[in-house]
Amino acid sequence: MVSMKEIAENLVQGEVSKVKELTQAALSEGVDAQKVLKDGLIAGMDIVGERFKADEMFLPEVLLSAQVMLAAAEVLEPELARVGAKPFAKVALGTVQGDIHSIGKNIVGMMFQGAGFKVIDLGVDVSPERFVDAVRQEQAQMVCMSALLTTTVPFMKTTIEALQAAGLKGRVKTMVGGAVVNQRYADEIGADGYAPDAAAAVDKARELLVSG
Ligand code: B1M
Repeated sequence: MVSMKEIAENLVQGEVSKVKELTQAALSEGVDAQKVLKDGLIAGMDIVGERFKADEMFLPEVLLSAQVMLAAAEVLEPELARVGAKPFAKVALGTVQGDIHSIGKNIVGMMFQGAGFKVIDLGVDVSPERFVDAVRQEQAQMVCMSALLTTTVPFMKTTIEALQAAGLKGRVKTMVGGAVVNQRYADEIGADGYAPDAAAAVDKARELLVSG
């Protein structure tokens, strides 16, 4: 009998083929796909997030675990789709206009996916209008913006203003992050949340979405 703890532990260790194999074995044993996702994979990513925050795991290891998560989630996907499992929430994620730094944004995206969110990755150099369109078309509950340049960070404010002008500000939460962003700036531009790293971003998103 495959244990969820074993799946979580192997995910933390970055054992991609082992986790895929255990995930498949659990499904074959009749374990519910949502249980595998929640108690195996997401539980593992939660440990990764905690260790990353505590400086006990570093970026390459986090990326590896995130890749394991994505690979194993693919094994679960047909079963999850069959039973109509709903993601925790939908987030539209992108690096703001004029900024092509993608690494931090991608890590944030992987951590979100690992935590059971549906991520609409808009890529880099995302204009305020594209964020607005994504919220409208995809019914995202949260807009997540990343910026690494002092010259591009003002587009976070422009995007929040565009959401406001489109009448969406009350409907979606906004979160900002990236090396040049801090809590003070987030407060100044009226963002709902700020997170210093990808693991904290997941915690913050959960907090904001639960608080309504
Ligand atoms: Co650029 N770059 N870069 N660069 N680059 C920086 C950011 C810089 C600090 C380097 C320096 O001068 N010391 C500097 C910015 C200075 C400033 O404005 N204050 C800089 C510059 C100036 C530039 C160019 C202008 C250089 C030039 O062409 N003259 C140019 C700009 C291009 C553009 O965007 N228009 C440029 C280009 C590039 C490359 C293309 C070469 C490459 C990017 C490749 C890529 O992303 N695909 C690059 C890189 C790699 C860097 C450094 C070296 C590393 C950035 C990185 O990936 N960090 C960077 C120097 C540095 O930071 N030490 C630098 C790792 C990543 C995991 O961290 O993105 O901070 P980070 O993400 C973290 C957190 O911030 C947080 O979580 C992540 C993981 O924990 N986080 C969020 C991020 N987004 C979040 C969103 C959230 C919450 C948390 O909620 C929504």
